[in-house]
Amino acid sequence: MPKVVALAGGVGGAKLAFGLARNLPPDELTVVVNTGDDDDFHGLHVAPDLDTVMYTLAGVVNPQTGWGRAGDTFAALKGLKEAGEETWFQLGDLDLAVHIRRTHLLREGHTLSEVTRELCERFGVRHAVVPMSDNPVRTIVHTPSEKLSFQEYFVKHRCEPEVRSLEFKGAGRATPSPYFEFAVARADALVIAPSNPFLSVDPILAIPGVAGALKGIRGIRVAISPIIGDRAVKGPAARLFDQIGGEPPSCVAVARRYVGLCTHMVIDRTDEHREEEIGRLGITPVVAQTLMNSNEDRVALGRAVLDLIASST
Ligand code: FO1
Repeated sequence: MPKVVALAGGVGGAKLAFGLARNLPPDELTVVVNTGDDDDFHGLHVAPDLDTVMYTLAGVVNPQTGWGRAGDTFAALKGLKEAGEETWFQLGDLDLAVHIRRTHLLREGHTLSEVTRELCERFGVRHAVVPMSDNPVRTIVHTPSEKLSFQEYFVKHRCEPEVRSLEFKGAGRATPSPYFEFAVARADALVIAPSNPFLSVDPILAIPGVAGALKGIRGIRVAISPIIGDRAVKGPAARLFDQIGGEPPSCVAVARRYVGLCTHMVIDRTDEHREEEIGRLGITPVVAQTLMNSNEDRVALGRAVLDLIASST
């Protein structure tokens, strides 16, 4: 079995992680997760992408939203509102338990990697889900009129503000987490999940030394395009291509961002006619169904990615 490192962020990343995990034993998959979306809410360290991957792999994620806990209630949030806290970021009662535990362990001096490992064990997640770094990295969204935290942009303002640039505060001083480094050193292949290239993948690549280390992975380095047709499956990725990507959204535009890093790109059947353009970038296109509406879709895409990896090792 190939040892796979998968970079993931957001709901699309968690879905592919699920599909890969169903096809690989625990010690052959390390999911490296973006922490640029992390933020402090009510004095608690909330790590949305780490929790979304953990909850998805544990089978407890809210299936409607793709984040937070299935069947969660919001009594504490109601009480927080009454007590004067801002509550535009919807934290459920079960979800809050994870943020309280994470904050408690961090305050006791444990690293984010150690805390994530313990939380995953408690949720029965046996595949490695690791933060990209144990150092703080925060995505700051620069708009024409103000700087927003990631969640202010994404949730409070629903991705409506025009984005002039993104800043990954702290990335320059951050180092990859220990399990991230360990996994890259022994990896046979790299998978970049169909996550937002700007908001989920770029923060990981912004950590010094990471892009170079990933290029050193001997085998296949494959990205799954998060853009199908000229639209994002979910979230602001398409808008960000228009605003800061330098060209309209398409799987070719995604491929252009990964030139030099990826050897292959999986594109949806809808985009089959763009294979040649991607090939001309020096990236081998692979056509598959990349839209994941069910667990079967996720497992099938995970299988297709691993078949590609197996066909080249
Ligand atoms: N996304 C929303 O659109 N609205 C929310 O109120 C919200 C709350 C939330 C709470 C915990 C969590 O782990 C994720 C949450 N998200 C919410 C999603 C989150 O903003 C995004 O999943 C990531 O930050 C980017 O993919």
